[in-house]
Amino acid sequence: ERLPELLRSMPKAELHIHIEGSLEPELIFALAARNGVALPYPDVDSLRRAYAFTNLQSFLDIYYAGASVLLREQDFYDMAQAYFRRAAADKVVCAEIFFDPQTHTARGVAMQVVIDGLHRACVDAKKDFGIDASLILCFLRHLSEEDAFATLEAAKPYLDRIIGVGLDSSELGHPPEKFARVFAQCRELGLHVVAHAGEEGPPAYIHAALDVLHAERIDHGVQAIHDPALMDRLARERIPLTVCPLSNQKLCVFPNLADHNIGALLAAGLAVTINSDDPAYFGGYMNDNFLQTFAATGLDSDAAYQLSRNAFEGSFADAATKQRYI
Ligand code: ES4
Ligand code: ZN
Repeated sequence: ERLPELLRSMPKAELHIHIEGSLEPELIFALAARNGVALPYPDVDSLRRAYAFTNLQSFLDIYYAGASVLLREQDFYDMAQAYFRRAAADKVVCAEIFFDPQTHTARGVAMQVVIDGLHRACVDAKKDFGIDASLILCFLRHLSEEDAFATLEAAKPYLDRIIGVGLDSSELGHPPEKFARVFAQCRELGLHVVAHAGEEGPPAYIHAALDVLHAERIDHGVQAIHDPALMDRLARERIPLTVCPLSNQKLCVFPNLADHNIGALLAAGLAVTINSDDPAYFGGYMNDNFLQTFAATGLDSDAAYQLSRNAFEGSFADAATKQRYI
């Protein structure tokens, strides 16, 4: 009884949330109606029934289809505001939000429309919900280096509203090396750098994210468990891993939540955090991730404090903001 209450009430930093993955089916249908976009599903229930995933790609196909309803600045604002309202209920006080501009620019939506809507929601999140929110632009790794460079060019007028860049989408077959030059330029521009690595991909992709992209955090990273030397390095350098337990379960990275290796990662001294990834698709926001993971794996209150502290320490918030919660 006391552990669930601690998990629910503890202040949290969320470091791994794709804002397009917070689009609930109800909002997808409302935006489709508002914008005159046709969906390949007749109603909310049939869309929700399609959320039965077998791996990352089976999810991404539906996730990109859901994002097709986003056209106007207000759509991006409404999506992010709905996330912030939900996050605030779970005691999230700091959120670093991934967004996938290429999903939108490929449909003719201007970079300015995407960033204006998301940034306005971030500003209002502080006022309305007391959340310190910032934006991380993710490059889609299944697309080309050239496409990533064009995306960076399109974002250059707005870099004062972005704290960093990330790398997401289909991992296998798209190693970090593909984006070495894009990320080098991002670092020269003063942006923070993170990357998805070791979600489905091998430990070599985590090594490359660190050595080639100079990632400051690893998103997921759970496959590090298969490489003892990498485990030692991640522990020694206190590289944050933004782990997403319900995501890993729904995408069959682990057969059951009880099989998740988060306890082993923590026991090895890694800077593990818990995050929601794509909460509208994976069956839960932050508190669902904490409560279900603790119930399934038997983590204790020491782990709860450690996970919360790891997230604030690993965040890109300014020192004063972080210090309030550590
Ligand atoms: C994602 Cl779970 C996951 N992995 C990789 N890329 C993504 N984009 C949105 N969710
Ligand atoms: Zn992710």
